[in-house]
Amino acid sequence: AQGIPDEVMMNTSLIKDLADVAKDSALLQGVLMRIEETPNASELVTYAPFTLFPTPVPKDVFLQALAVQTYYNTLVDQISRDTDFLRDALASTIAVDDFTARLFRIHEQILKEGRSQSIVLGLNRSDYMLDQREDGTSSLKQIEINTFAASFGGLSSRTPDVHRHILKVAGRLEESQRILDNNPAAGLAGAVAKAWELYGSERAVIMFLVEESQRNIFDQRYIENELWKRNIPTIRKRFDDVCKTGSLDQDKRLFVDGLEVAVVYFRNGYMPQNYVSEQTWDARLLMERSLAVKCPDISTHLAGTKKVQQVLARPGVLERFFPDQPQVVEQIRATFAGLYTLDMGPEGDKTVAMALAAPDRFVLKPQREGGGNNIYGSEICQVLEGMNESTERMAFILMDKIHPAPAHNFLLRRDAPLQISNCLSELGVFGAYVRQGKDMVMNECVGHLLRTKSSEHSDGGVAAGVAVLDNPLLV
Ligand code: GSH
Repeated sequence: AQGIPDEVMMNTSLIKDLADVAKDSALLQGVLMRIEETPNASELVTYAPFTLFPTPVPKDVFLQALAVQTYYNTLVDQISRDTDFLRDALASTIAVDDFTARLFRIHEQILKEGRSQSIVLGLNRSDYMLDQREDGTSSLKQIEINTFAASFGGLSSRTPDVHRHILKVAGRLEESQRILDNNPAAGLAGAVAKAWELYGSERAVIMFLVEESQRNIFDQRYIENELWKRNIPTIRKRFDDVCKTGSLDQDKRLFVDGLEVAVVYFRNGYMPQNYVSEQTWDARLLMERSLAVKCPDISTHLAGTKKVQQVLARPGVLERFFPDQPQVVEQIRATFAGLYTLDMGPEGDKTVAMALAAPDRFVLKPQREGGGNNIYGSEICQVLEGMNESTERMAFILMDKIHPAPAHNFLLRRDAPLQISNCLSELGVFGAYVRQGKDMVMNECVGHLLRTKSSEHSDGGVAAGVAVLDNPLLV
């Protein structure tokens, strides 16, 4: 009800004018992306895809998501320090999933050598959908938490002004004043800056470890710029640069291209395809072994796996991390959807039977990031039956499918026709923390990200070309 009324959505000539205004506004505000044809040049760029209108989000659920974020930060950090927990939680997964196994081997090697750096920098984004209850209210359910390359904190710092402007031009001044400020770029950079300070060398740089193809460079540039504003130098390097010029000195200080690196901020390295050769893995290991602060370090990377997400939902597990804080446990647990093991044994067998009986109620998730990897509907049956009781199934977890209320909107994307779509949204909350030894020196919730996609797509984010940037309109 309290969103943008249908008479506005149905006014074709108004929508057409607004879409033109919107695209120019996005360009003026710097909501940008490089184009597919030239992902490594800024000669021709386009607007990052976004919605014409903000999407209504209930205020209580929004505030609930913000309120639980610092606890999620603590949880991720605690998991990353709990060697026994990670080993037990991931034992079945690493027996069959090569990528996770490879990461786990690095983790074990670092533990054996001893961690060379006691400063930990965590930048994550906890993603939720609002599950529709029978009574019309909605409940906040976590989809996943991204501890690696959690993106769009930069661009989402610029989208509020775009939606405000569109709404004003549409004659919706009241709604325009309800668009929230948002500045994850500053908050994320604040934590990176803190880690840099603690590292304690003026000359040392922040290294953004970036992908081969850099369409999303502007999102990263916002964070770089926040760091430069603080006179903290940043560089952008690929795995290949680290392979060719990376080295450790006798104190394990990391040097790349002759520069000492205080912080490695990984924006690449979360997919198997990112590791094109053994040298790439060697480069990852070199960085992990170094004195540089890693964002994330290898154990925090593993803490973000789907398997860990599933194990956390087992009875008593959250209590392990918050032994004296039942109210924190309750707040976190309230955001969990049903999560089910596919390990071998009677419990896993029960999960398979349950999924086969009603595949539309579930999502089958492998240990992968970057979007587009999840399995839905009848394909769940094909995959589970295809694995035919083999241990391969341990590479996956099963999760309840969340059913958010659809809303109408227009998805603005380069060269896409302007048409009304039935849309579903996902709310992300950014967390940032810095720990030195035993002391949490910073633990903050630093902003949000609303992404919206057509309900035809079951899976996939902005980077994958499915979702678009949006803003919540609190109702
Ligand atoms: N490498 C790109 C970047 O660093 O900007 C994309 C990274 C990426 O896809 N990150 C995932 C994400 O946050 C988490 S692993 N995706 C959000 C989305 O694409 O909507």
